[in-house]
Amino acid sequence: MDIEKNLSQTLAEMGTTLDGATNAQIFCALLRMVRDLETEMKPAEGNRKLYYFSAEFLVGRLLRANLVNLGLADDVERVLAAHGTTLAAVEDCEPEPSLGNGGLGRLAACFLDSIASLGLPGDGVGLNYHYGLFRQDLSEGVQREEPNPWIAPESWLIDTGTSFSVPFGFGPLAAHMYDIEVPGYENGVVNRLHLFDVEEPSPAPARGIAFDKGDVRHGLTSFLYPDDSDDAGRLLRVYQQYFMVSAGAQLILAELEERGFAPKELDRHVAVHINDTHPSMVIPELVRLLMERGIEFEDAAKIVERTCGYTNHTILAEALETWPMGYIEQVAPGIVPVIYQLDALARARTDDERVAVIDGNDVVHMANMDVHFSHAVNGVAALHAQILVESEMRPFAELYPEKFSNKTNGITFRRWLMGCNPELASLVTDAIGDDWKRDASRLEDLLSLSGDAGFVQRLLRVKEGNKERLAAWLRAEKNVEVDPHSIFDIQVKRMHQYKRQQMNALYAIWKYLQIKRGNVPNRPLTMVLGAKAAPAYTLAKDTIALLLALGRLIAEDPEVAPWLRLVFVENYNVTAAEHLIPAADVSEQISLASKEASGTSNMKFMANGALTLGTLDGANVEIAELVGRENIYLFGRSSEDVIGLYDRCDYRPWDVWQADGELAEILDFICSPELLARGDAGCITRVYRDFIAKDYFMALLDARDYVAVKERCLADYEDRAAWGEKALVNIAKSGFFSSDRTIREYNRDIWHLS
Ligand code: GPW
Repeated sequence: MDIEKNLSQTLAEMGTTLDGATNAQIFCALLRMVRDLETEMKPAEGNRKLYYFSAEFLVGRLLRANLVNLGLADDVERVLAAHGTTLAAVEDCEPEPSLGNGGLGRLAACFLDSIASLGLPGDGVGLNYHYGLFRQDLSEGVQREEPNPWIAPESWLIDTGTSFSVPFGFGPLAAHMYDIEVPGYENGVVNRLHLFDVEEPSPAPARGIAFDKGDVRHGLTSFLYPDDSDDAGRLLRVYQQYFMVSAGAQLILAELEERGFAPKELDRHVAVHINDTHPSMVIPELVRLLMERGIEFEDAAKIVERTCGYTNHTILAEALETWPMGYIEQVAPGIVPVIYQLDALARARTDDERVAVIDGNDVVHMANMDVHFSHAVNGVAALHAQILVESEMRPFAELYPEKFSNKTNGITFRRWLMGCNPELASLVTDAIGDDWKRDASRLEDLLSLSGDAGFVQRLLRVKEGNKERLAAWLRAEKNVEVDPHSIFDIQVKRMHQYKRQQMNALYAIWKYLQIKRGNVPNRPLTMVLGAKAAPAYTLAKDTIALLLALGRLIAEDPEVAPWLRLVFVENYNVTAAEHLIPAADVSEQISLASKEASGTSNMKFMANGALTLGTLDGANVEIAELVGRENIYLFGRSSEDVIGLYDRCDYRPWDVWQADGELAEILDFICSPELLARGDAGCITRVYRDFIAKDYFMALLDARDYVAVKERCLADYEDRAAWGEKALVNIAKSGFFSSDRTIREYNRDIWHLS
C-alpha cells in the first residue's frame, strides 16, 4: 500500500499536510490507517476457540507493535524520515494503556501477540480501567499515586455496541464491550482483546487514586487494583472480577450459539484459560449459565472442568486469593449455591481439608477451586512448577497428577527485540538472515559468529548506541544525566521485598563507602532502578524512599559522583522498559531463590544482550542452563537451602548483623545523619529496622556473595571482546524464551485449538 498517499489524504481531511502536521496529528493519521487496514482482516478460525481471561493486559503502546506485525514499520519509518520526523517522535504522542501491574499483565499481552501470530483462534477477556494502575510521582522523595488516564478521544478502543447484563446483588449492571485488535505477525490475522466497561464511568478523582467505593455502578472500572502479589482492597475487587467473568462467560455462550453449537458442547469448542486466580469465578459462573440452559449440575461441572485451564504465578502464600463467602453473597449471589455444590463435589473426591474449596470459616479458596475444576494446572518456569508439585500444591498433585505441568514463560520478540531494538535486529538479520523473525530459535545461528571479532565489535557498538539513546531519553523525559560510557546496571520490576531491591541498595552503600576510601573503580557505574510499589505496601514504599535518598547523597558527593550514579526512574512502565532494556549491560535478577515464579524481564534483557547477575530462581535457572555458567553471574543460596531455612525457622538477621562487622557498617549507614537528611527519615529508618529484626526475604544472607559476584562481573566488563562474546551467546540462546514457543506448548498440551 502507498503509505505516503494514505497519510497525506487523512492529514488533508484534518486540514494539514505531512510536512506541516504535528507529531500528534501524524499519530492520529497512522492510528486511523492501521485501524482501517485491520477492519479488513479476519480473526483466526478453527473448531475450538480460546478465551484468555486476565484481570491485566499490560499491552504497552500499540502503534509500533501494530506496524511491526502488519509488516509496515520500516516503510512508515522511511516516509516519516522524508518528512522530517521519526516513528519514535510520533509514538511519543501515544499514551500508554495502563492496564496491568507487572509481569503477569505483560505476559498476557505477549501471549495475545503470539496466539495471533501463530494463527490460533483466541481472544483476551479483561477490563477497561479508565485511570489505569497509577502514575508514580516521586517529586517529594516518596511515592505518590496519581490517576493515569490513557483513553484519548481517538484510541485503539473499538466500541462494539454489545453489552451483557451482569447480575450483581444490588441488581443488574450492563457490561459494555470494547475491543482492541490484535494483529498476528505478517499473517493477515486479527484477533481481539475484549475489555468490559461500565456504561457511565466516574470522572477521574482530582488527586490520588481513592474514589467512592460505594459507587460501584460508575466506579467499577476506574482503577486496576494496584497490588501485585498482595491481597488488599477487597470488596471492590470481587465486584471487578465478577463483572469481568460474568460478561466474558455470556460472550462465550453467545458466540458458541452463533457458531451453531449447543451449550453442552462447550468443552469441545471452547477453551477457557484462567490467568492466576483473579478470573476464577468464571468456573461457577459458567456452571450457573449452563444450568440456566437446562444442564444438570454434575454434567455442567464436568463440562466446565474439561473447558478450563489454570495458571499459577506465585508460591507466596499472601498472594493466594481467598474470599469470605459473605463477600460473594453480597456481590454475586447467583454463584453462591454453585460454589457450595462445587465444594461438596470436591469433598466427594477427597476428604483432605487442605484442598477444600470452602474452609471451616466459610472462606472460598480460589486456587483450590481452580485446581479441582480445571483439567490443566501449570507453573510458569521449571523450578516453579517443581516447587508447586513437590511442596505448595503437593496434596493436589497427588490427587490429580495428570493435571500438572510446566509452561516456561516467554516474551514476544516482535516487541522486545524488533520493536525496541531495531539496531540489534538489523545487525542480527545482516548476519543470519531474517528467519529468526518467524522462529526465534534460529537466533542460535548467531553462534557461528562466535570468535568473529568484527561482528562482536559491531554488537558492542549497537549497545553503545542504545546507551547514548537511553541517556538522551532520560535527559528529555526524566530530567536525569547519565554517562553513556559507564556500565549500565539495571533492575526494573515491581517493588517487592522478595525481589530484593533493598539488597541492591546495600551494594550502592558498600560501593559508596569504598569510593570514599579511595577504592575507585576502573570505570564509572550507573545503577538504574525503576519500580512502582503497591500503595498499601509500606516497606516497598520505604525502600523507594531509601533509594531516592541514596541517589541524592551519591550525586551530591563530589568524591563519589564521578564514579557512581544511582538513578531511580520515575513511573516505570512498558515504554520506559523499551528504552531501558536495549541499553542494559547488566540485568539484575536477584530475588530470593524459590520466590520469583519465573520473571520475564530476565528474558528481555538476555535477548537484548545484557548479562544476567542473578540467583538460581525462576527462569534464571533455565537461562543458566542455556548459556552455561561462564556466560552468567550467579550468586546466593539455592532454593533447597532457602526452603529448608523456612521449614526449620532457622534464619535470624540479627545474628548476621552481630557476626559480620562489615555488613553491620553498611547497614548502620542507612541510619547515618547524612543519608537521613536527604530523604524521608521515617521511611528510611523502617527499612533499617526491618533488615535487622525481620529480613523475611534473607537479603543479609546473600548480601556478601552478591557484592563479591557483582564486583567480578563489573571487572569482567573491561575485557570488552570477552564480554561481547558472552553477550552474543546470551542473544543466541534467548530464542527458547519466545512466547511463540510457550503458546505452542499451551496449545499442544492444554488448549488443542487446531
Ligand atoms: F501473585 N506475577 C505478577 F501470582 O506479575 F498473581 N503479578 C501477580 O499478581 C502474580 C504474579 C501473582 C508475576 C510473577 O511474580 C513473575 O515471577 C512471573 O514471571 C509473572 O507473574 C508471569 O508469570
